[in-house]
Formats: sequence, C-alpha cells, structure tokens
Amino acid sequence: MTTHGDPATRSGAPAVAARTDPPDAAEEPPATTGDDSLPGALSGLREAICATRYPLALPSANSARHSATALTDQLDDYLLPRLARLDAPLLVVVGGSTGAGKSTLVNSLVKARVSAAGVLRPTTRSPVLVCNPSDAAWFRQGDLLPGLTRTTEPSDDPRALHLVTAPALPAGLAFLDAPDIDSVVDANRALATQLLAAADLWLFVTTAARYADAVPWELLRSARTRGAVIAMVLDRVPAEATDEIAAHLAEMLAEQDLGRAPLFVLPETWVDGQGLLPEGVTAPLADWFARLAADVDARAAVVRQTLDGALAALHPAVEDLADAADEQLAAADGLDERVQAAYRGAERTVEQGLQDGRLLRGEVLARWQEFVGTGELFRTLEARIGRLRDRVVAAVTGRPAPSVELRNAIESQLVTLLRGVASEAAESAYTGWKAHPAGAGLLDPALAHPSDDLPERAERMVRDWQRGVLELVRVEGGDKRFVARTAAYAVNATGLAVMIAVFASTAFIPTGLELATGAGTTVAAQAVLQAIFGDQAVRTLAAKARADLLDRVRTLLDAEADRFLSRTADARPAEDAGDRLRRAAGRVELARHRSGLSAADEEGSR
Ligand SMILES: Nc1nc2c(ncn2[C@@H]2O[C@H](COP(=O)(O)OP(=O)(O)OP(=O)(O)O)[C@@H](O)[C@H]2O)c(=O)[nH]1
Ligand SMILES: [Mg+2]
Repeated sequence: MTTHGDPATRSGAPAVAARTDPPDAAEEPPATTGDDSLPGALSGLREAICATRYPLALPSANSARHSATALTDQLDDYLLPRLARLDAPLLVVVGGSTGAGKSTLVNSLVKARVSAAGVLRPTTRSPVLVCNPSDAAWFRQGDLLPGLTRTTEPSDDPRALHLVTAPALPAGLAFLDAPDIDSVVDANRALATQLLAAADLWLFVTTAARYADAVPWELLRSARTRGAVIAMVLDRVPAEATDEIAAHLAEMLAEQDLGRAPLFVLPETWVDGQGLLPEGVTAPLADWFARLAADVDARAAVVRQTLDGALAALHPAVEDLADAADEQLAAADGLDERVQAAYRGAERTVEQGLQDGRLLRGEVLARWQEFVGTGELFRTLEARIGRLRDRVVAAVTGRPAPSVELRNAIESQLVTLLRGVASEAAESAYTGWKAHPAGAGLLDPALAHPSDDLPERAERMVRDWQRGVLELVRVEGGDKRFVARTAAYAVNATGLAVMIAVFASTAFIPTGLELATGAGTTVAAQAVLQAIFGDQAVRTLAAKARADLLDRVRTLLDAEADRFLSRTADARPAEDAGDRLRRAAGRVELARHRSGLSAADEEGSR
C-alpha cells in the first residue's frame, strides 16, 4: 500500500482533522434540561419541520420535501441519539461507488468476511454494521438509526441493519458498510445518503477508474459543507499510475477545500481465498484506525467536529425550508387572488345588472306591464295622489295571476344572470389556475363549470329573497295605512313593485327603457310606486331589498369560489410556518453555541 503523504502528518495525528479540543471538553455533556437545551431545541426544530408541508407544485417544493425528510431522518438517526451519548462508539460509514471495494475493505480491516463482496452490482443492498463485541449492545439497542431493523443474518432488505461483531476490530470504533451512493437502485442511493448523515466519520472509497465521477463529489461537497470528518481511500490503483492519479485526486480534494482529509492510496492487488486484501496493503489504514480507536480525545474530537458541523448546517438548510414555506404561502395567496378576482367580477356584473336596467327587459318587462295594467290606471294618474293610492292598490291587488307570472319572470331572469356569471367566474378561475404552476395540480375538470346544483341553489336563493322582500314590505310598511288595510294582496303587489324598483335602482326610471319599450309603461311604474309609497319610501325599501339580494348573491358565489379556495386552504402552510422554522433554527444555533460543542470549530480555525 502506498499512502499519499502521511495521513497522520497531513491531518494531525491521529485525529482525522487538525482540530483539537480542550482535553476535558469531550466529557462535558450538553445541557439537557430546560427549553434552551440543545436536545430541547432540536426537538422543537423537528416539530417545526414536521408541521410544515410543501404540497403546492413550486420549483422549491420538491427539494424542500426531500430536505425536510433528510433533516428529520438525521435528527432521529444521528443528532439526537449522538447528543444523548457523546461517548458512544465512533461510527465510520464506508461509502462510495458500487464495486469500489467497500465491502472488501471493511472485511479486510476487521479480518473477517462480515459483508458479502461480489461481482454482481450492486452487491451490498442492506447495510452491515460491524463492531467490537463490547460495543454491540449500543448498536443493537437502536437509538442510532432507529428506522432500521436490527438483524443478525445477512439480508437484502434496505430497511434492515445487519449487526456483526468482530473481535479484531478495537472497541470504540465501528464500521458501517453502506450500499453504493450512485446506485441505479433508488433505495440504495437514498439509504446511502441517509447512512452518511449518521456517520461520525465518512470513509470514502473510490477507485482509480471512478474517482472523478460526479456523484461522489457532490456528496463530498455536502460533507464538507456540514463539517463532517472525512477520510478518502483511493482503491485499486495500478502501480504505474499511482503517483499521477494520487496527485490528481489530491489536487481535486484541495480544489474542493477538502485538502485536509487524509488520503489513503491502495494499490491494485489480489484478494485471498476469503476475499480479503493482503494485510500489508491495508496496514496503514488499519493502523490509523487503531490509533484513533485508542485515543479517547482524538475520537471525541472527531465526534464533536462532525456533530457540531451537522448542527451548524441545520440553520441554512432550515432557512431554505422556511423560504420554501413562504413561497407556498405566497403561491396559495396568489391562487386565492385569482379566484377572488373571478368571483368579485361575477358579483360586480350582478350589481351592474341591477343598476343598468338590463334586467328590466323581455319577460320581466312584459309581465310588469301586464301587472300594472294599462288604460284606466294611466288615465287616473293625474288625480290627486292621496285619492289615487287606494285605487292603485285595488288595481294591482285585484290581479293575482299576473303577479305570479311576474314573480316567476323575475326569478328566472335572476337565475339566468347568476348562472351566467357563475359560469364565467368558474371558467376564469379555472384558466387562472391552469396558467399557474401550482394551480394546475389542484384542478379537476369539474371546476371549469359551476357546481351541478347551482341552478337549484340559485332558484332557492331568489325565492328566499322574494319572500324576504315581502317580509320587508310587511315590516317597513307596517305603519302605512294601505298595508294595514289591504293585507296580503297589497303586500304582494307592493313587494313586486319593490323588486322591479331594485332592477332599476339608479334612475328609478330605467335609462333608455322608454325608447326601447314605449314611454308609457315606465312612467306608469314610477307613478304606481310613487303613488303607493311616495318616492323616498320606495327608494329606501328598494335599497334594502337590493342590499339583501346582493348579500345572497355573494353567499351563493362564495360557495362557488370555495370549491377552489378549499383546495388552497388544504395545501396552505400555517401563516407563520416560515417564521416558526426560522425561530426554531435560531434556538438550535443559540443552544449549539452554548453547548460548547462548537469549541472544536473555534479551536480548529485558529
Ligand atoms: N483484484 C481485486 N479485486 C478487488 C479488490 N477490491 C475489491 N475487489 C473485488 O471487486 C468486487 C467488488 O468489491 P466489493 O467489495 O463487493 O465492492 P463494493 O464497493 O462493496 O460494491 P457494492 O456493494 O456493490 O457497492 C469483488 O468481486 C471484490 O472481490 C482489489 O483490491 N483487488
Ligand atoms: Mg458492498
């Protein structure tokens, strides 16, 4: 075996990194009581992460979901159990490309065939953890990587952790042989990443043929960002190319700011009948680990450096989550805004329809004309109002059939208008969502149209309103002489007249209507109403009836809009989700600094 330089001198012997701690710092447990303790802050952060979802299909959502899972996994798999037991054995996770010789290397280091090595790619599917028998209890009890089921038999189940003991491995140090990091098997890749996040030390194995591959470098960069302690093995290097390849890899490491990671260069060699590498080849690596195992302080320094690095990396990662949560919220608001605009437009159309007299056409107008009648009524309009009132009331109340028809005409006119505006609004909201990346995923085709029962609900709404108008006339007109005297028919007739007034509420005499339909009629309408109530009373009643109608229209349209809004409401994170994440991450940062773990950092940077 050749080592590229002496890893011990390059990195500070025998600890992996050149960072050292105050001698007793490793023994100081982090504060574990009170809300401000590091474990308490981490649990709070975990809760905040779990409480936030990213269901809207935004560019940031996918990576936020992955990152949230990775963070909670790391909290459960490593950070919380590791903090609770700083003196637990140091876990070396062996990662790298498939076929790099990871399993072979682990077997050779522990001098036993504990993990199957083979020619079928990928070979290792289920992680294998090997430790000294005296450390077995800690790994078996499952605080670390609690999601993996401990087995004593080899397995292919990626959620199983095969536990093996090897007396040749010194106590205080364990190896975890992981599946390949750039696997064609999705589950392998995800598991390898999860396992590396639970490592105190990453042992990266690559080969002369594969060392420039992209995926390992991506992982190495993330390890560096996290401040994880790394050691590199360049495996199976042909003798003639050793210097050139080792130098190139060392250069790449330096470029990535990983120059301090010890690099072990292992020559291409034959494996023995057991599949183990010759001892001479693995000796420098084995010695290095033996020294690490023997040195409590060095081991503690590795643990603290990786642990503190992982804790420090939480803050920026959670900041990204908070941004993604804010984006979810903003997108939900944006989607809501499109729906509200569509349905506010619908409301305005109805309002306008009530103002511009357009509803006073066709059937309604015909029925109104029939209702108020012609002939004698007009001829008597010139008489004094006081005397006229009774006659008008008699004239209108004596015609029950036209009043039913007028009422139906008003109803169907309004229902038609409502169906029209609801249709337009649904289409506009649907199109608005379709054009929004997060909206398209929330749609279903039914939303392009009003709800199936909208016509029924609109009819019921209009009939309720009409009943409401009659009630209004009864209550408001209660002190009017004619209502008191004429009872049901008069109320009915007056109510209908008020409804007509609602349909023409700006000018009272609908603008332009005279030209369209013949002057006499609208003058008659005005005159009849004035005759009944006097101008002001009608205006007041009509204004109230109109407000009531618009209220009911709003309720009806709100229910339509809710078909959209309920979908964003389901998807929307809590208003303060982003800030809650930021606060939780801030508390972790504070607790991390207080815990003294980051002393390793400060020491190292001197
Ligand atoms: N000649 C020779 N063969 C080796 C060496 N290291 C590993 N091998 C062989 O290469 C093949 C792959 O080795 P493994 O140890 O299974 O590789 P791995 O990295 O664990 O692969 P995965 O589990 O698929 O990720 C096996 O057949 C080993 O016997 C070596 O240094 N020299
Ligand atoms: Mg393997």
